[in-house]
Amino acid sequence: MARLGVLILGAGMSGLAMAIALQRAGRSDFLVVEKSTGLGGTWWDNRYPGAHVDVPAPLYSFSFAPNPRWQRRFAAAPEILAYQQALAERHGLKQHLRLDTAVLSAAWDEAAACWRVQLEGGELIEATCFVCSTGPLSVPRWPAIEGLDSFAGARVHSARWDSSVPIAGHRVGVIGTGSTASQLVPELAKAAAHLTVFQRTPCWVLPRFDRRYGALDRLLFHLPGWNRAARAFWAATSESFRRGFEPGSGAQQRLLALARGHLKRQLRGDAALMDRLRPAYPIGCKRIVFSNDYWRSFTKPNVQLETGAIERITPAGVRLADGRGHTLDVLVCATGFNVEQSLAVPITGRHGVALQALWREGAFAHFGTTVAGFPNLFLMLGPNTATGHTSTLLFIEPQVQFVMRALHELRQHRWLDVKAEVLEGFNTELQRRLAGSVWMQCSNWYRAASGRNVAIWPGYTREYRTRLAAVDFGREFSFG
Ligand code: NA7
Repeated sequence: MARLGVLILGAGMSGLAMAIALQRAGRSDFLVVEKSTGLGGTWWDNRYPGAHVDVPAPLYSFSFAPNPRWQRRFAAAPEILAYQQALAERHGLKQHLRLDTAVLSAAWDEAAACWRVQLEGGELIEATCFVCSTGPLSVPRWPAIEGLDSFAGARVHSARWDSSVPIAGHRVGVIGTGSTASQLVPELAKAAAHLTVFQRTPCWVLPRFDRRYGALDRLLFHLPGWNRAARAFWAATSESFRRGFEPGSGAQQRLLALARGHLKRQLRGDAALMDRLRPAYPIGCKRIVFSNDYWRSFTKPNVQLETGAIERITPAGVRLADGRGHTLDVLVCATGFNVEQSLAVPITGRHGVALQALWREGAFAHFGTTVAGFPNLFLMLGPNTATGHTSTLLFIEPQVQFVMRALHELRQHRWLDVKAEVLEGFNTELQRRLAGSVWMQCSNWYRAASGRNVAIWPGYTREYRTRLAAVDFGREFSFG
């Protein structure tokens, strides 16, 4: 294969956005490689019952591709997958998409000024630029509990749901109480004979102001002005939540009061249950759950909350440290993702430096996008570009625009590389702002084993957008 201009790894939201931008710029020298058998990324992987996005759908649509077909404000996974498929169709991406193909490794070739990317099956691809859009939440994390493999019943991870696993009429256990479990538990509770939820740490839950979109909504969504206004409204509303993450602020107190009131109403004042479900960490430290039926599930006669520490998994089920046991037919692990190893492909930059080795204390990148010593490598939704309050698409779009600006620079150069001192200065500032923030006040997936926060953008979305747009290539990057 002739040398490509851009190789994109991953066909989720960010990979698709990158491909569409290239297509719209009139380029055809790009390829999207995806290991799954379908496009969609997160929405291909997460097919568990009840899976949906936790930001309003108008904000989970690209600014250049409003979707008049949303069925609900908080769209379900299949709807989002359909949106992604329609995007790929509309922009003629199929010919640029290689599904069911894993990338095994990527290495920078200094002499040729290109990335050499090894695909499963032996093919080697050369590309001037390499865009990694694997997403931070793509590698399922199984719980490190002894005996997990010994379980004799059906065992499934939420991010690799197997619809043939029998739920109806069975004894089901769920490990985990994060965003995923909050969506899964109410659905499983409808069908299981008995559902045990194993909670290590409770989560803060706020009401989800969801509603079905009717014919009138869909009619209005066909008007471009209405779409733009709806997106702007939800962007501003979501952004206002950010104030609630300031430790000790009035806004945080108001969020807390809202969550406490919600807990009381959902549990109909059951004080004992409220005590077991009320988190002890500051609201916002872990990702806030938005749900109207998660807490309420625990009032159902077939649902049991188990807060005892798990000692081990046995062939029959779960044994607790206090000697009690739970016999199960099905064990569901809603235990999240391995964020530290989300970029599972070994990437080697200049002088044989491995990105994974550079990141052993935790990942870092300039605006989550470029890393010194890795020329022409661009990360989508890389380190410190997540928030707990708004849509990830608001970060993807500026990143795509940034890569397009970089490609424009590369018309006159063979490579560009962020300067090491620029990256270091950026990262020092970031970590200084994160120290003492709400996201450092509990254990969460935002932090690496070293304790460094590798996931959160500490500011407002507009700050990220304007600063990334203002990056001065001439001053902040080296060229060759
Ligand atoms: P999360 O938010 O990482 O939640 C994982 C849950 O699994 C959480 O409650 C963990 O408890 C629990 N967990 C993990 N390992 C264990 C073990 N060994 N024993 C008991 N409990 C365990 O993942 P989600 O999939 O829910 O959500 C990820 C993101 O997807 C979310 O933030 C949204 O952005 C969408 P812990 O809190 O660590 O005590």
